[in-house]
Amino acid sequence: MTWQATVLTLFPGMFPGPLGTALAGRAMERGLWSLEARDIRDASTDRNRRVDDTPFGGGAGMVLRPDVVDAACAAAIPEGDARPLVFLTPRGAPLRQSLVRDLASGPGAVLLCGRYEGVDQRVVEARGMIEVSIGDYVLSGGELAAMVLLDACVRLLPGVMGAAESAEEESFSENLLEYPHYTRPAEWQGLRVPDVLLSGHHAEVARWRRAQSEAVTHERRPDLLTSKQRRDPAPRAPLH
Ligand code: 6GU
Repeated sequence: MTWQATVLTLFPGMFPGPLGTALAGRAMERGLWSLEARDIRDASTDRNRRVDDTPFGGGAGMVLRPDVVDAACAAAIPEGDARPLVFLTPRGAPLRQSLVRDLASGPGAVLLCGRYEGVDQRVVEARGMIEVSIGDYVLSGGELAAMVLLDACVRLLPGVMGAAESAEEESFSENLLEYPHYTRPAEWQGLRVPDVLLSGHHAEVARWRRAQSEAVTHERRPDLLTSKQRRDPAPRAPLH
């Protein structure tokens, strides 16, 4: 019933952070999801609470030890827990809305946040972790990436978004970017809202928005289009 998120991190104080406010925060208060941030360091058996060591083969930085990460997972995941284990790392597969939908429709997720140079790959494989990146840039740790992933999941949970903010025709529901939006005033600093939007012709508005979506996707994200869509560009108005 409650979608359960567990985050394994060396910086549990970063949570809930922004997830405690706005849409996600209200959904948490309403019991639609829960968040537990656990300190990986608590799983260390070292008397100095060490969690990392130098990389075999040499190189800069430190690597999280597999025994410590495995013990952190064991302590966080009850017997029979079916939640997928996601490791946030810049070498992961790019996060897509399809994975977000899959995670949101399940019981929750356990998220491992990397720090230092990385995590010993043996525990990543032994625990069957799904390695995920949120984009082609490097963050100082997986915590912000975990928050991004959780925000994307939580907004899809039943009851979180009102009808007004319904996810039906948003970006990526059809592999297209969104059309541009306008509100009052109809003229602002000499700039007019496109006439079709003031016309009251619902079918024409829908066609215009579709053409805008296709145009902006061709322009900015041709990788989202099928090869057929790329070959047959729809007739389109100028980009807004
Ligand atoms: Cl998941 N982690 C880090 N450290 N950097 C990233 C990332 C993840 N995704 C993009 N950059």
